[in-house]
Amino acid sequence: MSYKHIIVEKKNGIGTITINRPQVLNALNRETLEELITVVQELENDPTIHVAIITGKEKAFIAGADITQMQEMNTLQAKKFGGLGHQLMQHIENSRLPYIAAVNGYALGGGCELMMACDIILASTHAKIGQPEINLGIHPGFGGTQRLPRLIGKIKAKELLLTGDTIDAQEAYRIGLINKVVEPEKLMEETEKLAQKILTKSAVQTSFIKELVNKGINIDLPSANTLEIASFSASFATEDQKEGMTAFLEKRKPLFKGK
Ligand code: DAK
Repeated sequence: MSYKHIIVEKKNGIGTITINRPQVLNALNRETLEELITVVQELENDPTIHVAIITGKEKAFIAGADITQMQEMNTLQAKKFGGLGHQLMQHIENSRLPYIAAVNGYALGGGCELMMACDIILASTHAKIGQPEINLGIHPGFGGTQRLPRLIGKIKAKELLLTGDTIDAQEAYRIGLINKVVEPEKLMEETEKLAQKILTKSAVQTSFIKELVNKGINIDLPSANTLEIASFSASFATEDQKEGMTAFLEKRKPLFKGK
């Protein structure tokens, strides 16, 4: 499949998606959202891929939804556009693949929202993160009002949403919005190292864990614990469970097959 606004690389079990509209700081227009939805499905269905990385070309991760395109939208078009964004975030969250965001620069508006839909977030010291939609006379429309408070708590989330202020990577790390701050020249190396580490784990378990956390956080604790009991017991029907425990007892590293 060929894409116009994104670059896709598949290597050693890792699928890397690079948003490639640097002339507009990788702003998400309708076409880019559609391509992203397609590539997320493509990686999902590719049995050679076990981890995905999302990053941006040149100085931005994603500077938000495309303001030039949004400026002309009517209510119906805005609804469809918002639907596309939500579809993308849900595909990422519901994916069997762990998604790592490598935030190389601006992650604003829709960029921050896409980052938050990922499972692990590494950011360069150059990153600037925020939800500045209020400055445009709108509010976040790809899940920002919902995911941000779930991640950092409602007090800090409301501050960022109501002021439209952007924060740097260090502050994002301090408030628990990202996992790690990395020097810009080391960002991809560190991200790939993390992806490689996850690749050595059981792919069955990475998908189970992702599903449990993402579903469990939105439901009550007893129901969430019931989900955990179900997939915990299902784990004992996998080859990876046998391999993991046998390897421990034989004092060797496990070789998981994702089965
Ligand atoms: N959209 C379109 N073009 C953008 C853009 C964006 N979000 N961000 C930057 N650009 C373009 C600039 O217009 C400029 O184009 P030219 O002038 O060269 O033609 C080029 O990228 C370089 O940008 P700057 O010259 O501004 O670069 P600087 O380094 O000076 O400044 C900046 C970088 C990131 C601080 C600045 O570009 C900026 O403030 N950008 C806008 C950031 C922003 O407000 N992002 C949030 C967008 S709103 C919805 C669903 C979702 C959403 C809304 C509705 N519905 C359900 C309806 C989501 C909304 C958003 O994400």
